Amino acid sequence: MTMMNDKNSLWWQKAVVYQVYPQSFKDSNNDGIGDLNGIIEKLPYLKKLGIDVIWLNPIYVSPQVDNGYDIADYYQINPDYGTLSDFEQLIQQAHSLNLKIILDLVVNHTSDQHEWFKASKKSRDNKYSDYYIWKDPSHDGSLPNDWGATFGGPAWTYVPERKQYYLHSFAPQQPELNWENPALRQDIYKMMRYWLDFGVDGFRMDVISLISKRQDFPNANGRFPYSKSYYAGASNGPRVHEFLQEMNREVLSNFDTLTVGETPNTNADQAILYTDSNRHELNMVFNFDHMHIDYSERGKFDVTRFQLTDLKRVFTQWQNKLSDHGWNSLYWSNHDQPRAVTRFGSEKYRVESAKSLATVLHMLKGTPYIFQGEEIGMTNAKFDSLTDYQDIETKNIINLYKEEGLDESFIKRVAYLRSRDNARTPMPWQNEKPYAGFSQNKPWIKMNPNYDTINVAQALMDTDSVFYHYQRLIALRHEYPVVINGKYHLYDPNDNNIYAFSRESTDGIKLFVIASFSEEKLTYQLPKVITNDNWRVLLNSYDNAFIIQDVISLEPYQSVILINR
Ligand code: TEU
Ligand code: CA
Repeated sequence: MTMMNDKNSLWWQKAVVYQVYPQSFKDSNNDGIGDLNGIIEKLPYLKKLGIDVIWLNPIYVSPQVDNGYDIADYYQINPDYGTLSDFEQLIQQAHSLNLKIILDLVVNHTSDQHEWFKASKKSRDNKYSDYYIWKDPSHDGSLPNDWGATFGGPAWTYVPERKQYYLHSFAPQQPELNWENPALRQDIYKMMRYWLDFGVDGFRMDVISLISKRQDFPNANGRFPYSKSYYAGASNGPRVHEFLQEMNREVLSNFDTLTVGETPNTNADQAILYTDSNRHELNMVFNFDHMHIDYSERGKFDVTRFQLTDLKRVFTQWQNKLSDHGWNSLYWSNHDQPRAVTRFGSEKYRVESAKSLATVLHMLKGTPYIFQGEEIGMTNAKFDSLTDYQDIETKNIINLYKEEGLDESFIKRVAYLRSRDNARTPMPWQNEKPYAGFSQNKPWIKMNPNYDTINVAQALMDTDSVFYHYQRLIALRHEYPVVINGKYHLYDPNDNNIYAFSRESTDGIKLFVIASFSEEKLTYQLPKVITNDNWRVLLNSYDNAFIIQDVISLEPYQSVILINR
């Protein structure tokens, strides 16, 4: 399927991105860790799916405290993943298949093993002293302020050599870079140019909304939930747009790139400031509003279930606010989130709900992201023991809840529902014991035990599988300009079982999308605009006859796309 003939949209607006978590995708040399040659092996699979761009989570040298988000050398490939020439091969092979590659740009912080930090912590007067954020203790000797780190504990760690604290919004091994320092910014831009000259097609920018901090570092005073440093003064700071416009002017404007910023704690109005093309910053951002609709007062680590009306409210707000300025990214999950089927769908109706989640997301306005395994309907992983979890965030919360004396079964349920490791289990390529074709040796993290029924080989053999539903949706996006630029309209906002919306392009082409989020059979009164016109079924997630009439019936988690041509 060639890119459609829609001239007035940009390539990254018509593209579908597939996220590869390298250490869990395919292990080519059987050391239990996924690698670049494993990705090369599976490029034909990704091409068959129909995607256009591959986003790789960090592949650089890293002590792996936070699975590569603690970078010790921006210019060297983690030897567990391969060599620079392997990466060159990957880019060449991807480009020969008309697939683009974007890298993860992690420039809010480095690893504490980075040369810059090793020098910075030594003294206050060397070239790198001010590459990080150092503060004297408060007058009473306590921490510089009350900011908390995402992975628990305070956001400050004391270094005796400097008699100062340094800031870290995540782990203490992830010291925050000081973007106020122009020399640091130039070193970042130099590194970005290196990878773009190497042939990379853009970047996903890790927590880019945090790079500018309020320089008064105000106390949070417990006014904010979860990780305080995000909220108190470390996100959407006073110079964030100045820095991104400088990055665009000095680097990005010289290349044809896809750039997506990960912007925690950023609302739709702020997202327009990052993505309005007239501001020359980024193409799009990942927002988190739909990732917080099942949070409780404990934050992420609880057992609360989302409400569809909340999801529709959030999606509709972002669709409407960014309909004419800026651009949405669209995602259900990634390496930080649990599996979409378990979180937003139904494990009882796994295939049906996976298809309907895909239908809804891929028919919205924006660039869709598919997280590895989502296209075969992977679920959360039922680990036997809490010790099976590897993720620093999950391990810290397990320890915290144990200290709080919470019941082990509650903690296990929370970990099953919310751990980032749900997304990080190795990709199951076939029903082959013991590692499903991911590797011939024990992987770095446990397999999802249901790989015997949920694996790529099974999906490719079954024309009714989730995989082929994704393939059809991607083909529709490439063929129908209304999917790219049609105006969104929500129907029945208060219906907590059905998501119904339309897209309409200026040339009168209209789509109507309806998806059940219920395990029960439902009926639905179609809007008059549908029944008064000659619509036809473009895609039905069930292999049944869908009659377009006043009152339609929907099977559990059935989704249907209608078109008025
Ligand atoms: O994630 C930032 C972020 O928002 C996550 O900490 C998220 O809020 C949390 O995982 C939800 O529980 C980025 C990366 O995607 C993540 O993998 C890194 O751990 C983090 O930044 C630090 O680099
Ligand atoms: Ca390997």
